[in-house]
Amino acid sequence: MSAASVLLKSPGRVGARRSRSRIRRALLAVVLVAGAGLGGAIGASAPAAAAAFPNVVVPAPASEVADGTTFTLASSATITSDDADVGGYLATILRRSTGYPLPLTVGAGTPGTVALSLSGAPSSVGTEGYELVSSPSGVVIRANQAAGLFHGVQTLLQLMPGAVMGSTVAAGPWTVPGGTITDWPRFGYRGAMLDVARHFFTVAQVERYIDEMALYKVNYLHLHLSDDQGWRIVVNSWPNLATYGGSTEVGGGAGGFYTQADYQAIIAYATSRYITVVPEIDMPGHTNAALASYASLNCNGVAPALYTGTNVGFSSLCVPLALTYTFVDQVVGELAALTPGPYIHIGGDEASSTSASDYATFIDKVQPIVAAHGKAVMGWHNIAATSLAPSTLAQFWDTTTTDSALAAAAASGTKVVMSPANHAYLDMKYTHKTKLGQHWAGYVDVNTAYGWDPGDYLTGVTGSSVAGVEAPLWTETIVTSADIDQMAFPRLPALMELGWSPYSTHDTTSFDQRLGAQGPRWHAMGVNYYKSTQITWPTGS
Ligand code: TNX
Repeated sequence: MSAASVLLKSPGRVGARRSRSRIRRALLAVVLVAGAGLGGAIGASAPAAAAAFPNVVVPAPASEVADGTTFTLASSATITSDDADVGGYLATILRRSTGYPLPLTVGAGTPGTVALSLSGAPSSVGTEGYELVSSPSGVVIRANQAAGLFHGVQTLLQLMPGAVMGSTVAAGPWTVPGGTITDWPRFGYRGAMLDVARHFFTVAQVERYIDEMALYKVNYLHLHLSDDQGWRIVVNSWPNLATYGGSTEVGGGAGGFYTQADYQAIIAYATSRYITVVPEIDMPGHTNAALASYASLNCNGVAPALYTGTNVGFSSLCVPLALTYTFVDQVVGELAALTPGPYIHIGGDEASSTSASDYATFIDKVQPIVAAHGKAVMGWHNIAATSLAPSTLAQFWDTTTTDSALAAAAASGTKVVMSPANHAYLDMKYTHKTKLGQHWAGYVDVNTAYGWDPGDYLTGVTGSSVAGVEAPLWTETIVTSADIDQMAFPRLPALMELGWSPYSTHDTTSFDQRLGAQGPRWHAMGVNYYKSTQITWPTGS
């Protein structure tokens, strides 16, 4: 074993690598010293200098050990997989861009050139992690579950030239650097939220976003299904919610809604990318679309007009009214029956038209309704002002670093998903020049999105109190898939690196370089990403 590979191995193993650039400098020093000692003969041992993985994978893997070799995918290559879906996913992407036949065999047999195996992975990689071994003869990815194979496939694709992500045949060579990556997530919740209420997005648009987020190991898709400006899912027991409440959107457009079959199609698509859907019905505020659809839900019995502006905080369900809880029970009941995931998000934010005591009464009554339908509650962190059931997950969205009610809830066991608006909100403008988005929480360029530690951010909400990270995309100003792309990329990958990678890898210089390496991939895919000036985008981006 060369000095260089020893040098790389130990920091990689313990996940204590601070900066690949630092390692590269050290490596260069070793090579130079060794070269000097050998009277300059180092030129012959080129593999030593090559023995570092290129700094291209986002999120940064927990551990990487390069060996200086290279695998090149040939037209005669084969794929085997213990999981038909993950094997099919990989084969589809590789066939499209390489033009090679790449026959796929599922199940037992001789491993193919690229082998996805559900046996032999280290138990330490858990349910979502994987081990990837690349050598001149092929690539083996091992995981304990299919989700791990899928994440390993994302890493493999990122180790290949960016053109591999294109939809037409491109020229190779289709190389993969040699070595071993052992990788698993820091947090169990790594989410992206899409607000389909302010502007409606079709099933195809949501699926496109799912495909994009899956590249960065997102495992939860939070769908904000209702707000003042629109109700986006059919509830059979309250049909006007969709047909009337869904008939408009911000700016007065036609809006839209998902049939229950549409919603199930989104769930099935997300599931095929190992992503769990969390549906949100925002209550008791943000409910104008529901109140407009049914006069009987209003305290005064009068339905307000539909709303297409962008104000918040003016609507509230009628807390003293018995019918309110029939409504919540039936809506949550239908949604829970359609949703395989563990959570129903009940919103709870910005309820400024609900008195504090009504708010507490409402959350107290709604938590057991959700539980009765077999789901755990997720809610914006404002719900921590009330008493929470042990399984309730709170989502922090403020711009402060202290929140005493949330800290107290965390002390009694509430887990928190971190979405601080001034770092994690994908609808914030990057700079004052950004056309789309808002800036009430400040400007959020890439390094601001990346520059915090979810596990040590909020006073009293650290370590095991943190369930993970979510990147919400509110859509008051977002209308098209190109708009979604522009706001989510490159910030969503930054936030997912915070959710996946050990914090010991946190290094802005290294991150910016790895993020830049995504440019050619997004170019090949037609992702309309924002070319932040904080990043050096390589040729082909
Ligand atoms: C705040 S933060 C909201 C949303 C808006 C968003 C716009 C939170 C939970 N609610 O209703 O769409 O700001 O940035």
